[in-house]
Amino acid sequence: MKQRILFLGPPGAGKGTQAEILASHENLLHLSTGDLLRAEVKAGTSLGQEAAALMIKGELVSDDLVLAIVHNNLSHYSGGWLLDGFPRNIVQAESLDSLLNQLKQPIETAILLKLEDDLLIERLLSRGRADDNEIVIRHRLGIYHEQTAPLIAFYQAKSLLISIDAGGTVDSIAMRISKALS
Ligand code: B4P
Repeated sequence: MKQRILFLGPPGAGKGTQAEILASHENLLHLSTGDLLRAEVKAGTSLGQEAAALMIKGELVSDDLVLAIVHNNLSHYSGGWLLDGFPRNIVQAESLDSLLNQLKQPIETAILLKLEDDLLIERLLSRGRADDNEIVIRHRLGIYHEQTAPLIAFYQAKSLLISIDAGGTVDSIAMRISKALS
């Protein structure tokens, strides 16, 4: 089983949901940049205050800030991991590659969760998090298509990409992922 995995996909595709299931089955460290940022916001740190203003509008938080968080979590850890919601643009992907090269822990697989925009919007509206209203969701989707989707070709060129249909029940998608990894 692969030990260093990342999850790619639009907001609402179920990265967090599926990453949690896979990480607990395979005993991998689950690093969600969204969750880590929300924890900073909740704790009221200065980093959290900076992040909150951007997240509520559906903007990406600055690369430096997110990279520092990932660096802190991975640089002293030698077990398997699963990155969820990171990288989100080419700058983050290239910085991640150079960090992982230094650590001699390259990515083994990038799992792309694919779902149509209409279904993504429906799922996120029913979740109802602070940044889940329709205007902000459409903005996040726009940023995804513009900045994150180019990572599909980036990981395809490295022969690391696996595409998974993210429609259907949580269990059926988990099964597809597990089959693709076996
Ligand atoms: P994230 O926390 O990464 O959240 P997300 O993309 O909205 O959701 P995800 O795809 O994980 O969906 P989930 O499983 O929760 O990002 C939030 C914000 O943080 C960003 O907008 C940005 O501001 C900031 N941020 C995070 N990382 C960053 C980075 N690297 N750089 C800069 N900024 C960053 O599922 C969504 C909903 O669907 C849930 O309610 C779930 O229960 C439901 N669901 C899941 N699977 C389902 C299924 N099969 N059927 C029906 N519903 C399903």
